[in-house]
Amino acid sequence: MRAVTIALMSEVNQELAARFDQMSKVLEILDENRFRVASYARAARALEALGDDLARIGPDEKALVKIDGIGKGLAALIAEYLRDGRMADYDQLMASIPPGLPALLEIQGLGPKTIALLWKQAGIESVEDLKKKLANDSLADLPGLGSKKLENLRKSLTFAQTAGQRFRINQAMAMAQWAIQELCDKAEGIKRIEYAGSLRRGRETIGDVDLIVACGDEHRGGISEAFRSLEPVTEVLGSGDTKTSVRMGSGIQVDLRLVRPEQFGAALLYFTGSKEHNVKLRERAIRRGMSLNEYGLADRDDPEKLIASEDEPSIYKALQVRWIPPELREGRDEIERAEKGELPELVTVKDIRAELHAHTQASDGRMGLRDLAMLAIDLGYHTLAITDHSRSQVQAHGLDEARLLRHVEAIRSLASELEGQIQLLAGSEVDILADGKLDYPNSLLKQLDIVVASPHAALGQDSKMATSRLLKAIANPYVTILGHPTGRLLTRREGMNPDMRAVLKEAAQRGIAVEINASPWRLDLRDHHARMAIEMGVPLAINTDAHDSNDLDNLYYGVQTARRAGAGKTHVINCLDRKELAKWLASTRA
Ligand code: DGT
Ligand code: CA
Ligand code: CA
Ligand code: ZN
Repeated sequence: MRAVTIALMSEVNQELAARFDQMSKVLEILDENRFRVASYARAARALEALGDDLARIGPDEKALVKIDGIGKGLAALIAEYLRDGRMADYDQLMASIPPGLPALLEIQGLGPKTIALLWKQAGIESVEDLKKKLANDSLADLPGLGSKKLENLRKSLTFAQTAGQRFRINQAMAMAQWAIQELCDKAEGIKRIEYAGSLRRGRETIGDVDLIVACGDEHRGGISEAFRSLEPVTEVLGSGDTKTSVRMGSGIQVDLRLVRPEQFGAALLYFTGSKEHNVKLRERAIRRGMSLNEYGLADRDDPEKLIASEDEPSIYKALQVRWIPPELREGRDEIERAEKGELPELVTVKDIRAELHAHTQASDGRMGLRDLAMLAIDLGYHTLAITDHSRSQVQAHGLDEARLLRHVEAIRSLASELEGQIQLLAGSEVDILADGKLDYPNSLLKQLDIVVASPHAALGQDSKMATSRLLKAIANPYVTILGHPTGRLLTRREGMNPDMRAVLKEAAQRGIAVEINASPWRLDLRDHHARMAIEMGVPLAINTDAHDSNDLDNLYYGVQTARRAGAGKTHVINCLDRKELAKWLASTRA
């Protein structure tokens, strides 16, 4: 049996996938041969899904060409990059367009076709240009740009500005884990090393990565030097005796702090934050005649007299409160709740016994039905629900009624073969259409074991329409789980903004569950809505929405979101045992 690990995409895979994706889009802007465009896009997807680290495979074209979706030409490019750290084709292609153009691709709602139009017809070469022209309405008479599209563009631009430069948690996690490994390999004298900050608290996006190292004073210079020399470092933002900050090629900033081993706990606590949690802890210390800072908890009248500093639990203990998991340290009411004994034992990855939302090759997944079932068995799950897309999701090869019925048959036949090993549920991720209707008739939904209903399109609806859309959808008697309710894509798209209290109230009434989609792109429900669900008695489902074998490991991020909401295992239906789950599923249809 395999345990769920933290899903990581290696730094190199991430970088090359991003480059191929960009090349495909730039080629499309330049109106190049569409087969070339498609082959780069395919390569990007292949690298995103690749389990092996390209850096480990190395610049060996024969090995690289064996990767699904990578042909000879692309294998040569990858090898070139792994060997020389650059790709001449990429550099050339990027030099052939205005330097501000690629940034436009990051704006939601702007595809290569529109960018080509804006560039060639209106001379727009950068985000700045676009903002100016949108502000003075001079794009209104460009053919192919309706007023609705312009309005959406304005909205996306505002979102991009307020979202700032933050990273999805899996990007930050990959960087942190990689840097930790690399430093341990290359530098001497590291006694302990951990990531802190928002990454440790499991926030949905991460501003920068904070690493804390315990070492003797004599090793500081060497460790700092090793850190500055890490291969992806493009810029050293600052470097002193105890703190060094660098920027990596991916744009992510990493802060490294060096502390004495006996101060490690105090530093880890301080730099894990949040700032608000720290403030409350410090006030608590003061009330008890102590002082707390990044060096330790000390006697207020005699700062030389350390009371606790080596590890976190001893500091909390001296402050007379139980250790608080990092996910809850947001300075809300966690300390008060801990004091009153109201904090539940938070759910962990190990508590999860079932995956209730996963895709196969029948729609847009990459796994065959049997392969997916084997992976779930390997993870020790007692239940796996197969939920491919419904018919309106054309780009995802959504199943029409006839194909769904055949798919259900295949699932049931495999289910009886695997009986005793895993329970397979035949389900669907049925699209919630713009008006709240579901994408299949009830006569069909009725035949399924489980129905995850999720919105995928028309996500720009106003809050009122979004609310009535979701309310109507979950009023359907066959819905089991409301999937990724807002449809947001972190750092890309805001998604809908429904009245979540009203939606959760209806979910409670119906007795259905609401999903925390564990994909690091989504984390939807978000933390404070999940907390609202718990308070309103709505069960949570934590699902990975796996499209690929690696995706099952995204579970870790979904569990962290649930922990941020204060969820224990009794709040999560994926933690029920097989019998209880079957009973619960039956209850949703009563
Ligand atoms: P981020 O990076 O924006 O996602 O969020 P954080 O929480 O990682 O923030 P960051 O990297 O600026 O700082 C890491 C932690 O260090 C933060 O959570 C709390 C602590 N910290 C930073 N500045 C202050 C401060 O001025 N006062 C206190 N009490 N703590 C601070
Ligand atoms: Ca940070
Ligand atoms: Ca920081
Ligand atoms: Zn899905």
